[in-house]
Amino acid sequence: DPVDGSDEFDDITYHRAVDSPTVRIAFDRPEKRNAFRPGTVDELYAALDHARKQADVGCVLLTGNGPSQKDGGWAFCSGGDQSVRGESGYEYREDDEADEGDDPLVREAKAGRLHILEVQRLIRFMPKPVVAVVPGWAVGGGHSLHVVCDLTLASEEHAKFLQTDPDVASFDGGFGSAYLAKQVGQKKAREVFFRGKTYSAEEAVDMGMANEAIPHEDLETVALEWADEMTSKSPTAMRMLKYAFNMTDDGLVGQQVFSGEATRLAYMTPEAREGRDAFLEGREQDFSGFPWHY
Ligand code: 1HA
Repeated sequence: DPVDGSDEFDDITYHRAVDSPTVRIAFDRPEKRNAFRPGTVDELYAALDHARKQADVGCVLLTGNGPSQKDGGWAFCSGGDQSVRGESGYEYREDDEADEGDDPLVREAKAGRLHILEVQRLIRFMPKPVVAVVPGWAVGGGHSLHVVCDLTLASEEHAKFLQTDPDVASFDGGFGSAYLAKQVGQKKAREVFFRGKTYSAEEAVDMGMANEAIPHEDLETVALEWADEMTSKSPTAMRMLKYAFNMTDDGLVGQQVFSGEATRLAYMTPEAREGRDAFLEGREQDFSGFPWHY
């Protein structure tokens, strides 16, 4: 039984599995194929950030609730909600009260949002695996979200992968496209964007952008099993591995993030304690007892 912590959210749900270090975060706008509006993105960011900060959370499953009551359709996420797209991004509207109470200047600054990119960075840089669990459509900005997740598990029957960005005059020039090319190769990634063809779960696996196609009814169970495997491992090793995988593609920021963890490890040594203590005690540091390893 999941622990329901989703009361404060309108557009997503947040569950913590009982006695498990895994969190499930789901888009909850199935009638819109789980398209995100600015308030959805705010909630998603808050939920992911909460999971990031919990020392007893080791894995996040990101998925989409369904099916739609209207037509039974399943979706992971269909990207930005086109009905609230304005001149410079996605806008808060009257029925989207997420920014009520904000300072007027903050409200003004929040006009025309594209902050799903901040969510992408949070997924990329959080020190634990994030798994895209794709029960249906992953489209546009929703497709890019699965691309940036560490792993993708897809419903054999219902998952559909589609890039509509250039159909609606949008373009994710970062992880959505260039990082996709690292996964599936340049030719295939260009095909995904330039043709806008729909790919099945099996095709996504063959292409290298999804890990496994799983019978729909078993999707969440298998996702939890994968999460259990991952969370049974050493948190430090998992964190270092995620950042090592990221580093070659993330430039100096990738180096900074990986190196930050190396600094944390170094701080835990007697050598580091000597550096700190010498300063605090107002004496010369004495590293003579520490070997120059080779
Ligand atoms: O590229 C970016 C960004 C890039 C850089 C920085 C920031 C970015 C932020 C966002 C994005 C984007 O996401 S751009 C791409 C936006 N998304 C799309 O172009 C996908 C639009 N949707 C579809 O192509 C199709 O609806 C579908 C392939 C997902 C599903 O087709 P299906 O199964 O035939 O269902 P459909 O009848 O089309 O949709 C069901 C309902 O959901 C419809 O509403 P209804 O007529 O029942 O009232 C439909 O309008 C609604 N819906 C689906 N997707 C969206 C949507 N409503 C608003 N926005 C959507 N994205």
